[in-house]
Amino acid sequence: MLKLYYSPGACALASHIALEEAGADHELAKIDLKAGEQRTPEYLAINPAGATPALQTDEGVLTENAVIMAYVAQAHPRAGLAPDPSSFAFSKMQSLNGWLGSSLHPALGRLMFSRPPLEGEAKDAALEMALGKLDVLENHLFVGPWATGGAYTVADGYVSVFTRWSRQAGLLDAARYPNLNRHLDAVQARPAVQRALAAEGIPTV
Ligand SMILES: N[C@@H](CCC(=O)N[C@@H](CS)C(=O)NCC(=O)O)C(=O)O
Repeated sequence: MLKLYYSPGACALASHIALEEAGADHELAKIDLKAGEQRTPEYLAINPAGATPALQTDEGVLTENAVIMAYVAQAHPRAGLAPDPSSFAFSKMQSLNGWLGSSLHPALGRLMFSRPPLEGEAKDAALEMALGKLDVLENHLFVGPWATGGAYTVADGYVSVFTRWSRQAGLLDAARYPNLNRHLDAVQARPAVQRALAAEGIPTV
């Protein structure tokens, strides 16, 4: 059985949504990031990088949302959560997932989760950086109606994690980000996403 190590509302929600969308048999293990549980010896034995998500499989542990989501999609092809792995379209989806993880996530994370919180010029610069990344997603990378085009893929759950954070932080202005707002509403309306939110004990935003 698959076991997902996650923290409520954190980026592992993307992998969690993929598991729910796939109908994959899985269990959840909650890691309290604020309490530092990601740095206990027990958890570091699972993911030495000390971060969530981690997915325990029969063959070993996988980390990184983009990898876990692709694994789940490939292991459950009938769920149709990704293009054929041998296709260019699959790599195109992974281009977006890679950018989300390496560019948007750090930009939003710096603005929202820096400890101590950013202030003054540093906060202004982080805000400008984060909004600029959201602009790139809204105007260039997001295809529509789903993130990569006509079909829902695991990338949609991943985008929604960051637009969810952004909406909660008051960053997802309706006029500036119409595609991303419409998309977040559509993703959150999906039964699988509702199940993932309920399992993590977090609200639709
Ligand atoms: N690129 C990684 C990022 C993982 C990551 O940074 N996870 C955060 C939660 S969103 C975490 O566990 N941080 C641990 C910490 O803050 O110490 C992925 O997408 O899986």
